[in-house]
Amino acid sequence: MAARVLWGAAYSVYVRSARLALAEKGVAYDLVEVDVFAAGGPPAEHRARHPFGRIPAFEHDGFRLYETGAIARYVDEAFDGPPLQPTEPRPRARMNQAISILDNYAYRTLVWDIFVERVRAPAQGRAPDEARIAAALPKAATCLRALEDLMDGNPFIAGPTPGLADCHALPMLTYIPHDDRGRGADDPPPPPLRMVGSDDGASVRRGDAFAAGVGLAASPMAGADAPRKRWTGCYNNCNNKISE
Ligand SMILES: N[C@@H](CCC(=O)N[C@@H](CS)C(=O)NCC(=O)O)C(=O)O
Repeated sequence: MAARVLWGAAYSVYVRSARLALAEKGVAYDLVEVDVFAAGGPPAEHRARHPFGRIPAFEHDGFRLYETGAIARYVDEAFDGPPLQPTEPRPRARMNQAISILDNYAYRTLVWDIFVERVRAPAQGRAPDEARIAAALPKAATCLRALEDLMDGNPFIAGPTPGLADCHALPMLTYIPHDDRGRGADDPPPPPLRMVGSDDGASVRRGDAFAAGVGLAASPMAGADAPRKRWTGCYNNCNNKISE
């Protein structure tokens, strides 16, 4: 086993955030799958690593760590590779502010209230909780608008290069899988995009796939093209790293 191990599940938003940080740094590691949703709860050995039974957990040469923000910062600081945190106080504060927004406001809203209800519930044969989705959409818009504001014209959340805030954000914002290759410009979007789009989906057009996937193009707060383009670049740059 490698000297670095990440315990978690490949589908997990937070595991993907940690993996993005590892990938951006060029750090090799083993991903060891853990099923925290198993009947009976997380395996006992995982509870020994993570008393709250969440994923990911990380180990580097015997040093054990849990909480994605802590793992990502450690990875950035303990290994060679491009720095993923600004050194100046203000952009660094923006990075930390964005990560806090993502943890405290975006994760539950985007992933559990919207994605799970709109996409996972039907796949599991359950009717989506439409009231929960409807209540979440304005909160999602607030989250996305807040992140856009923090970017302040930068191509990435906290500056000109991808960093930990982007690693944290992307899995949440791109969690909804979709692929509109071959889709005509005027075809209705698939349900995940319709979910966050206009009632008839007409505003989502081909070419907006990445932007829509990160939740901006079709979000209730969608407006100018500029923010979408920023997110698109961000997505393309980082997301490929964990699909390799
Ligand atoms: N605060 C934790 C959150 C991690 C988290 O919630 N992970 C999810 C998977 S994306 C999980 O383990 N869920 C299991 C559960 O809710 O019981 C972190 O930053 O690592």
